[in-house]
Amino acid sequence: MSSILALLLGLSGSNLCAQGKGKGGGPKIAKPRITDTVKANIYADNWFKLYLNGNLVAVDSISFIPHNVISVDILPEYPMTIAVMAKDNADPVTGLEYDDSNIGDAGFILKFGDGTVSDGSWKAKDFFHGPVDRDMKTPETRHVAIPADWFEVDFDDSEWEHAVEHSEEAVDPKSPFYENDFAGAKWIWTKDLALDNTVLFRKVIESPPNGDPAPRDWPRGKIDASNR
Ligand SMILES: [Ca+2]
Ligand SMILES: [Ca+2]
Repeated sequence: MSSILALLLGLSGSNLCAQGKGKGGGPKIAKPRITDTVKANIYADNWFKLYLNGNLVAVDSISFIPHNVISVDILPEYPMTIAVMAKDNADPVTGLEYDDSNIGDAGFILKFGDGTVSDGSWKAKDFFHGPVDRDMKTPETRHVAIPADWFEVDFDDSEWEHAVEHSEEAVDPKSPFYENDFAGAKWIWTKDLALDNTVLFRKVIESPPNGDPAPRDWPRGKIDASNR
């Protein structure tokens, strides 16, 4: 970029701590641009929702199949607490799928444009197991109550075990996975891809793993997503 172009962009853009008034009457303030975002690629067998620093930022748009990749722009903020609820498709009572005829298996993988990847350093905990002992004739399941604040920054996951990395062969991802950038990311779950059906993951990213400078301290409005 030429210095003149950069100067023009800088003058016309909003990322300067400029003097004078903004449109709303207050002082002009530094604001993030779309170039400050990074791409988030996420694939879950079968479904997920993702929180960053306590804010819901992405929900898998397809509950079951076909298996899909969710690819969205996120504005990183460090330290960044990632919290994911991932679910295999499983009847809550039987733990089975396809009209109680099959034990489905699971898997989760994530990569952000800042170099963040899913791997065995993440924390993981199962909250829905079954069918116990793979018993499909008289299936029973175990549910553990999910803490209301499981996605919050200050939630204590110190007692959780680490996620278990699984091979690509074990998860057997479908075509959209290969059309997206997951290089360096690991497939994670608990140790049991088949019988653990609702798994929560947590991970704190202290700074951009790819070495990029940490972003500026943008104003970060917290939208209240409740019905009010
Ligand atoms: Ca399952
Ligand atoms: Ca599945």
